[in-house]
Amino acid sequence: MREKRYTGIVVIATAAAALAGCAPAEQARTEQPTVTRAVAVLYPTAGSEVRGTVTFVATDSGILVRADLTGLPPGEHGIHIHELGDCSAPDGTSAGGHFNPDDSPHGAPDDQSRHVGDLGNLTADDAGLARYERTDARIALGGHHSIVGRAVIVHAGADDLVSQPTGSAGARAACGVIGIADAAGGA
Ligand SMILES: [Cu+2]
Ligand SMILES: [Zn+2]
Repeated sequence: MREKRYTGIVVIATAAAALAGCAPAEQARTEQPTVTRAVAVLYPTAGSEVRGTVTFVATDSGILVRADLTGLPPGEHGIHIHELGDCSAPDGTSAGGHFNPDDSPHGAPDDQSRHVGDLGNLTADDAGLARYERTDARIALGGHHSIVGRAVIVHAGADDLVSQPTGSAGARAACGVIGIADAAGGA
């Protein structure tokens, strides 16, 4: 009993020393959180009906991107990560341009040279529903290529995967800010 109490005092003393400014405590404060899952809830821009959810899950081979959208005109629609996590403008332009931390040209998702944010197109069916799934090795949930805190934009038109700097995908139909999601979530 007496021995147990003594151990407790030692633990408290060690914790106090750490709080007093030793290196390990400083390090803990500046370390980035490890994000394994992120989510963007997309809302329609002015005059649009497009809405849905995009999830990002870290896997061994990259980030698994899954999108579920409704309210789209049938056909192809560009989907990109844009630089800024700001969907406040009615036309979505507040989200800035394509996320391009390496100063590369616009391209297709499988091109060697592309914006980090270039995720290509999703295809809507006759009912306006679109599903998209891709494991992408260029985007990340931490570090230089991190998409957390940026925005997903789905466009009114198709990304031609060639035109600079946006793929001529037309107006922004839906916008959502990418945030940290529950690591154990099933969304
Ligand atoms: Cu875009
Ligand atoms: Zn691009």
